[in-house]
Amino acid sequence: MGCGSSTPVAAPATGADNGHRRTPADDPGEVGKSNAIDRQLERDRQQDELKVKLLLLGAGESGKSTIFKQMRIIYGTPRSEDDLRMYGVVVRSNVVTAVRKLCQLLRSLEAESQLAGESAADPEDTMSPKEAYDLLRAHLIDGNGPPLEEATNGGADWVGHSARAGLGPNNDAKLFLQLWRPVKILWESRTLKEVWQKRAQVNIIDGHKDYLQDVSRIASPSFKPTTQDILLARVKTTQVVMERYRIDGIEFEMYDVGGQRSERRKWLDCFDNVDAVLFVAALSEYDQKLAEARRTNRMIEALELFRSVCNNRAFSNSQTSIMLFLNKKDVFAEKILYSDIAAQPEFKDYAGPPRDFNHGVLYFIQRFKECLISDEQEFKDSFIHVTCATDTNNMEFVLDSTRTIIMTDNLRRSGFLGNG
Ligand SMILES: Nc1nc2c(ncn2[C@@H]2O[C@H](COP(=O)(O)OP(=O)(O)OP(=O)(O)O)[C@@H](O)[C@H]2O)c(=O)[nH]1
Ligand SMILES: [Mg+2]
Repeated sequence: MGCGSSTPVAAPATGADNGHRRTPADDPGEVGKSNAIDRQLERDRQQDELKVKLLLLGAGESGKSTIFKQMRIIYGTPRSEDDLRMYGVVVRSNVVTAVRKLCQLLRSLEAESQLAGESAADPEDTMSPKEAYDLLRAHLIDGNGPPLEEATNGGADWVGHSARAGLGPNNDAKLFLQLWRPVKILWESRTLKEVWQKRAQVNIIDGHKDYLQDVSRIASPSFKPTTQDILLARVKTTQVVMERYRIDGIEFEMYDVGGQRSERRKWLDCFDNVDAVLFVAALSEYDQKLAEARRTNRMIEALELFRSVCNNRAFSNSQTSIMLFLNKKDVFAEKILYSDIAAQPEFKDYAGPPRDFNHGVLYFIQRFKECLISDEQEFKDSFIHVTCATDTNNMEFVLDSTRTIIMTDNLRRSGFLGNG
């Protein structure tokens, strides 16, 4: 979807009479029409002024689309069955992507012999964890696995195929139905729990742990993704998307963009007349590298991006409120227990105690604040939220207070409120 202004543009007055251009004043009928057009333009302008344009920005995988999905859950309409089928395919293919990366990591950590010493956690399972791993590795990495039985859930699979999900995800979703049992066996092994702790090395989506713990439900013929499944589903954004919401009589337009480097050239098209930028950065990514540039620390990328957004002329004219969402606080809380902030070369100046959520968050807030160069831009603490985008209760509170702040800020800028 494009992202320009949707205000209709009036056609120029046309028509010539005896060589001189007729103006509306020559003809009372035309004067009436012209007044009507003026009134319409004025109504459009007022509508535009009442409309609040929100723009989600941030690096890839920070959680922008998840916040976009929450807007729909909180303020919008339920998803169609077609949407749910598409997400069903995405969920199954997300599991396959995670398992593919876990098998690669297990191999590179040389943990295969450790795995070979284990028996299946569930005595009913007929395969050992090592046999399950060998089968998965052969199909998902080496491409030399033995033929697999067709698995269509007896032709009664609710999700089935979804053209909207794309070829790759549909193929992976099919593989999921064929391989979910070995996935479950491998996932339940002790070795994989240790491999999981090192997942930052291969950029696995942390929330996909929930899928891995629940593969038999996801494989069942009656599987229909829940709201939580949809929030956890990962689809990289590759085009600008806009949705409109009317909340308490005010129209909000929210724009979601792709955050990976190759997507950022599309951002400029949406920079006009933005009331608020919701800049999203994942707190938990301090020990991870970018998917698109393996040497760059993700948090450093987010800080640099934040700096350039705050200093972009389109937003620095004080017409735009910039809100900072430090996201994935749930993953951050878990990760700092075993991954020390100060152990990252980029953050070795962190002087707080290790494994301390509050000190860690305050440290990163300070780093983001240092990205603002002018005093005018000084950030009010109310403009910063520490969030968990997959938690609807948390996001309802955050989005509601964000809305209030944006509206108050709008009124202040237009002079209806004092500057206090
Ligand atoms: N556990 C947890 N997972 C999250 C949170 N926010 C987002 N995620 C997950 O992180 C993944 C990436 O989130 P997206 O919303 O797709 O990220 P994005 O910023 O839109 O990424 P691009 O489209 O590439 O720019 C998804 O699988 C989300 O479910 C969070 O607060 N906690
Ligand atoms: Mg996205």
